[in-house]
Amino acid sequence: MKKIVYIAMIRVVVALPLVAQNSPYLTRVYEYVPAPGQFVNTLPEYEPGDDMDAMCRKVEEQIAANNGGMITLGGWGGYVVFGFDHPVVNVAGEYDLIVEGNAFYSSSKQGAAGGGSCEPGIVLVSVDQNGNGKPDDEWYELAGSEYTNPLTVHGYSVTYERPDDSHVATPDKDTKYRTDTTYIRWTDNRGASGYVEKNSFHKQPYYPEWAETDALTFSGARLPDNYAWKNNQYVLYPYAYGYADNHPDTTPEAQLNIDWAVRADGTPAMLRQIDFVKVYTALHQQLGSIGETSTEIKGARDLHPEATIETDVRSQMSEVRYQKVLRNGQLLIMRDTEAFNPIGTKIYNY
Ligand SMILES: [Ca+2]
Ligand SMILES: [Ca+2]
Ligand SMILES: [Ca+2]
Repeated sequence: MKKIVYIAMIRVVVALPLVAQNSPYLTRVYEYVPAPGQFVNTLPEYEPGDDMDAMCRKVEEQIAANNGGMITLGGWGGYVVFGFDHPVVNVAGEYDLIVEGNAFYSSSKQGAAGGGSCEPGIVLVSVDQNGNGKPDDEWYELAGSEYTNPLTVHGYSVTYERPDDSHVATPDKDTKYRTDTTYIRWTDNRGASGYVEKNSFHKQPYYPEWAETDALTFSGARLPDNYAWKNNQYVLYPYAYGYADNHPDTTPEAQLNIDWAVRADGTPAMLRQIDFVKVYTALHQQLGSIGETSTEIKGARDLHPEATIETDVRSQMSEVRYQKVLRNGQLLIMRDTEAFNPIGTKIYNY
C-alpha cells in the first residue's frame, strides 16, 4: 500500500492533446556565435549584410523543426542558444531531451574500438525566471561524465582575434595538406596561446563575418583532449554521457537528463522544467589535416513533449522524496534510503 501511494506522488501527468500539440523539436534560435573554425561562414552560409538576427534565422532553417540541416559551433567556446514552443519538463526517472549532432563511431579506424568522430559540446539549460521570453536568466550546466574529471578546466576562457586580410589560403601543388599555421591567434586565461589553422580544403574566412568586434572571448569549461593517433589517422573518443555530438544520436548515451543541471558552485539546481538551451564546443584541440575540433548541431528534441508538471501538492511532496546531493564530488539522486547516479543506476542503500 505504501508503495502505491509513493508512485502516485511522483507521477507526471501526460496531457491529452485537446489544444495544439507541443512540437518535440526546437523552434527558435536566439543567439549564434561560433568560435573561428573551418566550417564557419559556410554552415550556415554567411552572405554580405547578414547580422546576428539574419544568421539566427539561417540557423533555424537548418536545425529547427526537424529540418535536417546542420550547423557548426566552430572551435572551443563557440555556441548556439535555442528554445522550444513549450517548457521541457524534467520527468522523474527519465531522460528529457537530446541535442543531435553528427558523432559517429568509425569501423574503418582499425584498432580504435569505440572511437570515431566524437566532438562533445557542453549543454546548459535555463528557466525564464524573469518571464520576459528571452534567455537572459541564470544558466545551469548539465554536469556530464567529465564534470568531476580533474583534467576538466572549469572557469576557462579563450579570446580569438580577427585575422587581417593577408591570410589567404593558397592551394599548394607539393603538399595536399598545406595549412596556414598562423591564421587566427588565440590566447587563453591560463597563459597559453596558439592559432586556429587554415587548411586548403576550406578557403573561406574562419572568423564569423557578422561579428561586430575584432576579438571574441568565450568562457566555460574545457574538457580534456579526446583524440588518439592510430593507424595514421586521428580517432576521437566519446565521453561516457552528458554532451552533444558525443555519441551517435540513436544511442541512449546521447540523451540528456535535466536532473544533471548544476549551479555555478556545482550544487544541483533541481529544475522541474527548462525554457532555453545553450550548447558550446567543449574541446580545444587542433588536429593537423582534420583541423580544429568543433561540435556540430543538427537539431534538438524534447523526449516527452506532452508531459506537464502537476501543480498540486503531490508534486511538491515528490520534491521532498527526491533529493539531489553532491557526495565526494559525485552527483547522487537520493530517494528515501536509495541512491542513484545521474543516469539512474542504483548505487547503494544507506
Ligand atoms: Ca528527467
Ligand atoms: Ca528571461
Ligand atoms: Ca561533429
